[in-house]
Amino acid sequence: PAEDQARVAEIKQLLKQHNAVLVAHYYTDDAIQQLAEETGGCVADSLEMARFGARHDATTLVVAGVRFMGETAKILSPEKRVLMPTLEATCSLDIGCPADEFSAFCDAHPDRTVVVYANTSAAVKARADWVVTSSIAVEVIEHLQAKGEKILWAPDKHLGGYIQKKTGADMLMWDGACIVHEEFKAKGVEDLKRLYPDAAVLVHPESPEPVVRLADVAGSTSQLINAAKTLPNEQLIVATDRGIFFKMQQAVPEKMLFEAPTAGNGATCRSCAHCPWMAMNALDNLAGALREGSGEIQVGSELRQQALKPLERMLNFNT
Ligand code: CIZ
Ligand code: SF4
Repeated sequence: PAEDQARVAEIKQLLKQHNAVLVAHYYTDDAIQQLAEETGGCVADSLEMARFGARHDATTLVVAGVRFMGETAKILSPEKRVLMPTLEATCSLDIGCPADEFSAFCDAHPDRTVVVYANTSAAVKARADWVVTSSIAVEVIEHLQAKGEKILWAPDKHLGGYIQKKTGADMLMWDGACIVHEEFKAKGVEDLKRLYPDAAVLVHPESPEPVVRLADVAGSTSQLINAAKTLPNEQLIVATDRGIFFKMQQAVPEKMLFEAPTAGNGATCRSCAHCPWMAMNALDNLAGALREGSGEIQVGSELRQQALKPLERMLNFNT
């Protein structure tokens, strides 16, 4: 629509004017991902978003995603201004893991190495020994297990269970879940697979175990896009936020992509394969943030110092 085109033109001009770059997550709307591509920004998973923002020489990062991604950008680049289209965009994993309760849980298990998923607040990261994203979670836990360490894992129980099964590590688990991935149903995937027997099943391990069990490839968003390219299958059933289809279809234009079913038996779901918080990022509030300098992320310096340590461990791991 003409309105969107005008917004896009305005945002392009504002990005230049403010020496800003757009860092967008795979789960944001197509229009935002496209804009990030067209303006020399990035579309990525949370690990690559963090790396890209820290390395880029822009003085303002506009992070289109959810709150923890903006916080991570600020922690890694305190000298940069970090803006988000809205500060309301959070994550059920972050909400389900309040820092005070989490800290008490850690205090009760002082013998365990604390590993938290990136989808957490700065205050929770500050309490952790390690931060990981789903791209490198398995490798980090394997590394710690080889040193004989026992793990306290938070907050995603499905991802934690997947890693535990893969590595055999001793992991004490926080009880958190992603409201988007939790809705995928094994029965729905099996039904779809009967219709398309040659399809490969790609699953993000934030999904429930019965769905992960059906996966030909389980992995992070980047790993799933990669699998879409390398697998010979012409049809792919994908269990992760449908925002990923923008980049995945670009990577394999000739293949057929199917959303994994979220509801068996006509039941309704809360999120239907699209994160309600990612969806809060729009062209309008993105333009507004740049125009008005609104949605700025602040992280206090003491908190920043503490959260930086486990984040740097992640970024320096294996690189
Ligand atoms: O589910 C999410 O929020 C994911 C996959 C984040 C990320 O990029 O690691
Ligand atoms: Fe959080 Fe799930 Fe949304 Fe990712 S998709 S931001 S894990 S609620």
